[in-house]
Amino acid sequence: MSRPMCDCNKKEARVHVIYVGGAIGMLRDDNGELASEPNVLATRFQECPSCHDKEYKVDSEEPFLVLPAVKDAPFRVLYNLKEFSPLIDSSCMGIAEWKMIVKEVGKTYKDFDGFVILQGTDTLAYTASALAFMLEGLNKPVLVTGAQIPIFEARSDGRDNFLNALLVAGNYNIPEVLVFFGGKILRGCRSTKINAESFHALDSPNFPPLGRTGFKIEINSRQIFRPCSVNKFTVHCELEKNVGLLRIYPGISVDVMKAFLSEPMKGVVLQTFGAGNFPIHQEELLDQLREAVLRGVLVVYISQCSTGMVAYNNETGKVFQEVGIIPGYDMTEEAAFTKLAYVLSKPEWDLPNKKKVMLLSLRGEVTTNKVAKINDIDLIEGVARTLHMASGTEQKQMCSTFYPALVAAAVCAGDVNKLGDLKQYGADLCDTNCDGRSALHLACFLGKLNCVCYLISAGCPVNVHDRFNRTPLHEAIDTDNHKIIQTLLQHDAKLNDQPLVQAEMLRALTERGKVARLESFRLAGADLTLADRTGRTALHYACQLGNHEVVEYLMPHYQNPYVKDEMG
Ligand code: ASN
Repeated sequence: MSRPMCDCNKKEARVHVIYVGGAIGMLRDDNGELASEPNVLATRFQECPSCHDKEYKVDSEEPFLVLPAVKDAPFRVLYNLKEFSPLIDSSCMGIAEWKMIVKEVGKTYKDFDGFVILQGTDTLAYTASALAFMLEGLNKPVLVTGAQIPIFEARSDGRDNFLNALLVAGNYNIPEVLVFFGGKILRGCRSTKINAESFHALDSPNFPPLGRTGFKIEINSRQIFRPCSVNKFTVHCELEKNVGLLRIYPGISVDVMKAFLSEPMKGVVLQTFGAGNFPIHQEELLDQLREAVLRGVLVVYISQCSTGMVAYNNETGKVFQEVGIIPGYDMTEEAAFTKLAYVLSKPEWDLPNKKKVMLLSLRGEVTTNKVAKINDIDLIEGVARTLHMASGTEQKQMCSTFYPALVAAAVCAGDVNKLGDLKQYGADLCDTNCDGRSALHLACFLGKLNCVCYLISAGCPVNVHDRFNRTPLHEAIDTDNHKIIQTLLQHDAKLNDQPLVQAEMLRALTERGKVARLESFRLAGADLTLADRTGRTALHYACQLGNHEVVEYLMPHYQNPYVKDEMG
């Protein structure tokens, strides 16, 4: 986990500390009250032996403070301090302050190995989440921390939080916005404030800590988020301000909903009950949501519970899917809110794309599709990522082995988002397996209309033949899926069988009394009056067998039911 630092011989790391405000830096005033005092923190650090090693000689013009040597931390951490003016209580923070932090990180990015942001605990998780999105292509650690009791008070949690944040920022190459609090290293966009009094005030209830500090600093390397594309670091300084969090409560009125969802609202995070429940039988409430979605408001829903997730897998989910409300799965309210503000501020994405991006994990803030049953669908994404990042000839081989299986698994789950992800990672959705069967064959066979539509729109050929000469249309006929048959026909699917073969099939179906299947054939373009080699039609056979149901079904399709066979 050690990382290239500014001066490798001396094993030093430079960390830029941005002090925004909050309890951590407060001092007692003349009346003994705690208050934020500007321009004294750096001097106080200088005088504090656990914050500054006076003996260590720094080879720099700049006045760095130096963290005392720490066993097991290979890099000596040199740090400087930039203070906000005025210092801000975290309850007064918002988009403007996040922008200031982001700009400061952007301005100094290349000069430092890591960053520590000191701010109040109340909205610390919001800041960490916002920074996670706004710092794009981040490849250095940014730690956000604070304290319940100020750092220079006798019983303070601030010292431990600050010193450990510095150590992590200087010694571990974790390219994420992190929160350090109460001995835990948390992913910033998974963190939330859980306790107003405890020294363990922040946690990430839906995601394990990325590390812990105790006797040693332990990093859980496997949990570190590594994006699948390596983009250059940039700062995104805009966030949409007309975004809000609406907590649903028993008896919420239509007027309250209406007021909240009305202009100028652009995005709303609905905090629903439990596993994503909403009073769906109150149509007037739903109408407000429908209207807002139609107006172009992006509505995402999450749970009010800190642990667990929502998805389209229950009654509310099905209704929300139909209305166009996006599941936020297991995102915290802080992550959902700041992600929405970030996504809505991106001019390069249109609304359908913004909705799609809300479903993706941009910084590891969300676990998507945890509810899918097939072979753990997250595994699909994991394998796809790995394939995408592999290189050389083996990659080609692995891709041709794995991708068809991954695509098939996504189709089985009816998960078009996963199909989109796989396409992004390089899977060829039109690929066929050793039997010449494509994902579209499978989607038609399984009746996954959403996947059929997606695959067609992604350019998959509709008339592809497998080695048994069967097309996706045959699969839809065999499962009597009329919606899929119609969809395929709208995209130029053709029944490819020779007339004599079709006539044989019609005969076989007639003999077995399969009226529904005959109708599927007809819808797919078969001519029910086709005659076989002996000149006999399905109606001949139906009459011969005395099958009234089939005769009744066939009659309206024969203009001349008195057609003669070869025997007259
Ligand atoms: N009110 C403080 C804040 O700025 C609370 C704290 O830092 N513990 O959030």
